[in-house]
Amino acid sequence: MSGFTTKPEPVQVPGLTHLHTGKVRELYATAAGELVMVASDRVSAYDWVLPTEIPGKGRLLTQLSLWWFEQLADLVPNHLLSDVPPPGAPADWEGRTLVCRRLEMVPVECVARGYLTGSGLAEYRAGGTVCGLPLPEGLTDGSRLPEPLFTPATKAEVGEHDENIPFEAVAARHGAALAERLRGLTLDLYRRGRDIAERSGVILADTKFEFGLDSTGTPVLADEVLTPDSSRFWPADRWRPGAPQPSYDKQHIRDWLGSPESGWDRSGGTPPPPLPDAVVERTAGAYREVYRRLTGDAAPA
Ligand code: PZK
Repeated sequence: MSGFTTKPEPVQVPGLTHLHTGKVRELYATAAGELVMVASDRVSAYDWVLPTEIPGKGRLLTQLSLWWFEQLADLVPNHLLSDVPPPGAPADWEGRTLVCRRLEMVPVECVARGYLTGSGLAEYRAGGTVCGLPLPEGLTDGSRLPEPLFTPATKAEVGEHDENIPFEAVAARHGAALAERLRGLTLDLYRRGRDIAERSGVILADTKFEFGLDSTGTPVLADEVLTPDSSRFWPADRWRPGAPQPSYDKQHIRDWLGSPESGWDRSGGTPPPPLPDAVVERTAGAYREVYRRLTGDAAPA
C-alpha cells in the first residue's frame, strides 16, 4: 500500500459539499447538483503522493485539459459547464477549477495504447497479449503498436493498481452496445490526441478516458483529458524502444527518488522524502514545456 503521507484537509466553501479527496484533486458538489473539480499542486510518483508540491501544476493541468476538451469537442460531448469558480471559492481556485455536469459514471478506465509499456508490456511479456488481444512477437518496452488498442481496466480500490480486463468483460458488465461505443470513442479520441501531439514532437504513448452517461444514456467524456496525470507523453526526439522512455513530466522526480542522494528505498514501505528545490524547479519546467509544446502557448502563470 501507499498513498498520502498525510491526507490533506479539504478547503470548506459555503454552498459546496466536499465529496472526495483524490490523489491530486478535490471533488465538490454544488447545491444545484453540479460537480466542482479542483486541481491541486500535489504530485504522485511510485504510488505515493509526495510531501512536496509542484507550484503551478494544478492550474497548468486544468488549462491543458480545457485546451484538449476543445480539440476533441466534435468527437463526443463532454461534461464541462464552466471554468468559473463558484461564488465564495478561494481566489486561488481561479484557473484550476472545472464545473461539470454530474453524470452516472461508467466504472471502466477507458485506456488507449499506441505504444507498449507499463502494465501492457507486463502482460505482453507474460503471454504475448494485452487485455487478451494478441500482438506480434518481438515488441519491446516503448515499441509502437501496429494499431492503437483499447485496453480497458477496472478502477482499483485506493492503493491498489487498476486491473486490465478483456473487452468481453466490459461487454458482459455493461452491454455490448455500450462497450463497443466506449471502445470506438476511446480510439477516436486517442487518434486525435496522438496526431495533434505528433505535430508538436510529442508521443502520446497511452491515455485514460472516463465516460459518464447523461440522463438519456448517451456517453459523455468526463474527468480530465490528455494531461500528464492521465497520459504518458514522451519527447519524440528521445524515443528509443528497448528501455523505459523518459517521461516528460516526472522523470526528474523519479531519477532523484531512485538516486542515493534521496536516501529513499522505494520498496521499503516508508514515505518518500521532500524533493529538493532544484528537482521541484526542473519538474515545474517540464510541465511548462509539455504545455507549450502541445498548445503552442506559454504556460499559464
Ligand atoms: C466523478 N470522479 C473522479 C475527479 C476527484 C475524483 N462528471 C462526473 N459526474 C459524476 N462523477 C464524476 C464526474 C467526473 N469527472 C469523477 N469521481 C466522480 C474524481 C476529480 C476529483 F477527487
